[in-house]
Amino acid sequence: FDQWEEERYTDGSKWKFLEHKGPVFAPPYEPLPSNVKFYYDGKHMKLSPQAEEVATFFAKMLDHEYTTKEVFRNNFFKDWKKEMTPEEKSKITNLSKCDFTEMSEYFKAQTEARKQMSKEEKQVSKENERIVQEYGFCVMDNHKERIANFRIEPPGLFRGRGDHPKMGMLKRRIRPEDVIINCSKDSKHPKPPPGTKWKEVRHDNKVTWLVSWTENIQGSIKYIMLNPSSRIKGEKDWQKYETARRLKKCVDQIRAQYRDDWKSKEMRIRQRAVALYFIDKLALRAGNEKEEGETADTVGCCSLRVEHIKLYPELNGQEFVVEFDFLGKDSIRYYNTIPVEKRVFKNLQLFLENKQPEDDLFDRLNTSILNKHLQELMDGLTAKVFRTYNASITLQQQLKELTSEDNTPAKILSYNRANRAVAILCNHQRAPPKTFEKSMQNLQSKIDAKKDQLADARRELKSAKADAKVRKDEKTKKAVETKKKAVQRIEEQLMKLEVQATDREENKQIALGTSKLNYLDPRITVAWCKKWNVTIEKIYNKTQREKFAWAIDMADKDFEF
Ligand SMILES: *[C@@H]1O[C@H](CO)[C@@H](O)[C@H](O)[C@H]1NC(C)=O
Ligand SMILES: *[C@@H]1O[C@H](CO)[C@@H](O)[C@H](O)[C@H]1NC(C)=O
Ligand SMILES: *[C@@H]1O[C@H](CO)[C@@H](O)[C@H](O)[C@H]1NC(C)=O
Ligand SMILES: *[C@@H]1O[C@H](CO)[C@@H](O)[C@H](O)[C@H]1NC(C)=O
Ligand SMILES: *[C@@H]1O[C@H](CO)[C@@H](O)[C@H](O)[C@H]1NC(C)=O
Ligand SMILES: CC(=O)N[C@H]1CO[C@H](CO)[C@@H](O)[C@@H]1O
Repeated sequence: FDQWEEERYTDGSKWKFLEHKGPVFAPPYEPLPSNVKFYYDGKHMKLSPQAEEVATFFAKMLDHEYTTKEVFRNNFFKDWKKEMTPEEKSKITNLSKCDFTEMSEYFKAQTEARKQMSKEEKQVSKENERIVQEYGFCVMDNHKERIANFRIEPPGLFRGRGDHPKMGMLKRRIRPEDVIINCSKDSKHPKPPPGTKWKEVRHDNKVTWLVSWTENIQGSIKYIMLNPSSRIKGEKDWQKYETARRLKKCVDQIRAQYRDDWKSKEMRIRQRAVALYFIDKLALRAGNEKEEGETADTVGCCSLRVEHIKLYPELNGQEFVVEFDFLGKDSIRYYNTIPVEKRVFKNLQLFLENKQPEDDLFDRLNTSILNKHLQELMDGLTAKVFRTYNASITLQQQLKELTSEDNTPAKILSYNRANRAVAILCNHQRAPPKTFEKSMQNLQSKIDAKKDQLADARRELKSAKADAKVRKDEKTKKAVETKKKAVQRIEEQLMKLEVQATDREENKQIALGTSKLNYLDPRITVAWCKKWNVTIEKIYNKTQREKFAWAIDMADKDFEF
């Protein structure tokens, strides 16, 4: 839930009543059995409970590539030492001499055992069910609503996405004393666990979260909120896409204005206009003020530095090319070369004059100035609205272009291709999953087997036909029909598998989920499904159908973004 931001009602609405049970905390640490040992420099060493707990976090990740990364190891070791007793600290001075293998084996065996014990598992899931019933719902005004994430994440080691400089740091255990509760005054307030206190209980009815706390790695605030299927979330989602649709109506005017501004006499206006062009054309983020500085060195449009771009008057037969190379949100690399308009190029040359690599590209601009300007252009306009607009309109256009009167697997392939076009636009890359090659091979052997099966079926059909020619009776005629149908069925199955393989191959390095969930107006998808007679279950899984329930109810086949 990293992406969840505090949500305030934008239209001045408030809730009147809010009652819930508070969060479910991570279970307390259970010390390891005494036969599971930790070794330092080849010798057994009994760790204090606190140091042992943190060691188990590392042990649990031992097979993961993370634990080989220097940054991860250094961050972990530094934080681990803070949990050690003075004696432990003086002994354990070199992480490479620590042997966690017994711990790691122990956890692996436990996982395995849990898989085997089906009976006990059933009991656990019953207990789980009880917790969901008790903590998983709240009452907001007159509605019982589901809560999205009522469990507080257990402590562990921070991973982060991409090559995050803080990976390996200790994500602390959250206690009741860290937690702020938001509920209505006249409700039954949630009770903290025995012997503890909440940090605070608030009654702020202009926000939509129920519980919040500050995590220790990035200092960001985390929230427990309602499930995406709730009424209020659906309304928010709808509003977001309606704002993007409003942008569609005035985007031409905004573009005309910034193009005009490229010629302004004032440097700050030129810079603002070029930045806006990037946001519009490349779907760049504006650049989060909070994130900059002390944490990961990630940038957005406004915080781009000279070292992040290169200008080529000519590159590979194209004129006025800009090369971008920087770390964006979550330390994901953004790399792109694009031709820009001559005037933008000339302006960029001007902005770069007499600057050092670490200087700001837009020295007369910051995120708050840009955001303020966006507000003036259109009520509710932010850089994100450009992304939502461009992603949604691109999906709609691509679907129109790619879909044809074809079989269902081919239609779904077209949908996924349209979705991929958007994901590429939004820079939603991923590393190919570890299991990729293996699952591709599996699929390929299925295809090979299917091909053999088809060859057999065709041979049988041929001989049945020959037979029928000779004997000319009803029975052999019928046999030919049956064999024909078998061939057709296998052909269809083969085609389905081949489409699946194409889809998976094309999807190797692209994550579709983020754009599907956050940037694509679901009404476009619902309309497409209705128009092309594809059931919605083929495109949205259960979670997605819940989140987009409002759109599934609302859109008809003629919906236009
Ligand atoms: C830490 O231990 C490893 C493995 O025994 C050794 O190769 C390395 O030189 C040690 N590092 C330091 C700083 O002592
Ligand atoms: C969306 O972004 C792409 C990539 O920059 C751009 O070429 C296209 O013109 C944009 N489309 C719209 C409708 O804004
Ligand atoms: C942005 O720039 C304006 C004007 O130069 C300044 O007043 C403001 O404090 C700056 N904001 C940030 C967050 O740096
Ligand atoms: C639905 O798909 C998303 C990714 O697109 C995934 O994160 C989620 O776990 C899936 N949910 C179910 C119930 O399969
Ligand atoms: C839509 O699909 C269903 C089941 O796949 C089929 O029975 C129905 O005839 C189709 N309708 C149209 C209009 O193609
Ligand atoms: C994150 C946060 O503090 N949100 C709100 C909770 O309620 C208080 C008032 O009671 C607001 O001031 C906060 O902004």
